[in-house]
Amino acid sequence: MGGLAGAIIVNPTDSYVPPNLFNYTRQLLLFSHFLTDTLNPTNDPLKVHTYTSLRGWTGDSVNPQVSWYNTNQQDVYMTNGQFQPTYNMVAGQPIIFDMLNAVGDHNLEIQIMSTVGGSTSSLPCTITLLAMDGIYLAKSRVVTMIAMVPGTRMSAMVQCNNPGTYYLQSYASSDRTDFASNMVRYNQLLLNLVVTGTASSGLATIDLTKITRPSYLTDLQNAKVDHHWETNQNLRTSGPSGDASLGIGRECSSLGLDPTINLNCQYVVFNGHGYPLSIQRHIGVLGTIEQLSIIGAGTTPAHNIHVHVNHFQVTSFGQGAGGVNYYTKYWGEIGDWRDTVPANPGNTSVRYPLNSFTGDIIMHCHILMHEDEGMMASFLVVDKGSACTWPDICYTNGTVTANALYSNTNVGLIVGVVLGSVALLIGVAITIAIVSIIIVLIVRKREPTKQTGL
Ligand SMILES: [Cu+2]
Repeated sequence: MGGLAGAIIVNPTDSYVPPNLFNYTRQLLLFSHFLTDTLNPTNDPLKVHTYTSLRGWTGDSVNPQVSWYNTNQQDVYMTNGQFQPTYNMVAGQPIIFDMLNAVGDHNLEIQIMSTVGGSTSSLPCTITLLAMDGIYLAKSRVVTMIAMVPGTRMSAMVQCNNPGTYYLQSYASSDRTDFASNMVRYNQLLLNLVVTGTASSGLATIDLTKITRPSYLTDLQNAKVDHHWETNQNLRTSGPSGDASLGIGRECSSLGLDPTINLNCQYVVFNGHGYPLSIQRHIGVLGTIEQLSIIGAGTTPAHNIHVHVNHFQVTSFGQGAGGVNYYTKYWGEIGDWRDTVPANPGNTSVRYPLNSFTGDIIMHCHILMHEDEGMMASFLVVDKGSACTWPDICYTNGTVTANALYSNTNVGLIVGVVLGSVALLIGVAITIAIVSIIIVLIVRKREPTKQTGL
C-alpha cells in the first residue's frame, strides 16, 4: 500500500558524531506493504493478486512456503523490495540497521526472535536504539521492541552473540493488545538473520552523549514556550463515507477553558472538503518556541501526527481516558526528538523552535488512507509577529476569519492598485498636456499667416 517510497541516508559531519559510530556496517531496511485485491479493492491503487491465484494462472506448482497471516493471503510485506530476504551476520559483530516504516497503513512492532511469532522469553540478539527520525538519541537505549508508526525511521545497533538463524519481524504480541486500535495486527516476517561464527559475549556500545548538536536541537524540556496550540484527529462517523479530519485549535487545557462552551477553544477542522485556503488555523512566529499538544481521543491509540520541516521534542504526556501512558509504554521516552508521533489517548505535548523556515508547514496523520481522506492541514510561519493576538488564531463570534495578515496583504494590494491607477492617470494627463501644447504651437505658427492675409 502506498506506492513509491524510498530513503536517503544523510551522514552528519564528523564533528557531530562520536568516532566509533562509523566503525560499524550500516544497512538500510525499507519496509513496504502491498495489499491483494480482496481486502480493500476500492481504496488501494495496487492490486496484488494472491500467490495461489498467480500459481493457478501460470501453472506453477512450486509451493512458495509463505506464511501468511491468514488464509486469504491478503498482505505482502517487502524489505528493500524483496520478500523476506536474508541478511548475513557474524556472531558478536554489531550491525546498524537504518529502518524506515514505509508501510502506509500499519504500525510495526519490530522484534528479533528465534521463531516467527514465537516466544519472547529468550531474545537472541540485543537491539540498541540509536536514532529516531534521523535524530540521534540523547543516550543509546537497549530495547526489546521498536514501535514504528508509518513514516517513522529508526536506527538501531543489532548484535547477536550466538550463531543461528533469527527473524526480524513485526510481532503482534498478545501482551500488547492496546498497541493500536484501528488496524489489524499480525505477525509478519521482514528479514531473516543468519548469524555465523563462534559464540561471543559482551555488548558493543556507542556513546551518543558526545554528539555535538545543532542549535535547533537544544533541549526544550525546561524552555519558555512562546505559543501553545493543539491538534486532534477524527474519523468522521457521519457525512461522506470514509471522511477524516484534522483539527487545529488553541491549547485549552493549560488555559483552563472548556472547548464545549468557549468558542475560542473550538477546533478548526480540515477534512479535505471546501476548506477556504485563505484561513490560517495557526500562525507561528519565526524565532519562537512553540508547544503543540496532540490530543488523542478514545481509549486506545489510533492515529499519529507527522509535522514537516521542524523536528519536535516530546516533552510530556498526559494520560487520556485509558489511563495509560502509552508514549512511554511503547513508543519512546520523554525528551526524544522526532517528526512523527502516535496520537495516543491523552495529550502528547511536543515542542520545537521555529528555526529558519517561513511559509506553510504541512502536518498530517501518516496513515496513508487517513491523510488522503482529509486528515491533513497546514500552519503558517511568518517573520515577525502577526496582527492576530494570542493565541494567534483570529475568531469572530465563533467563526474563524481571515487572519489580519491577509488583510494587510489586501491593503497593500489595494494601495498598490490605487497608486498604479494614479500613476496611470498622471501619465495620461501628462501625455494629453504635451499633445495639447504641440497642437497649440502648431496652431500659433499658422495663425500669423492668416493674419497677414487679412
Ligand atoms: Cu490516522
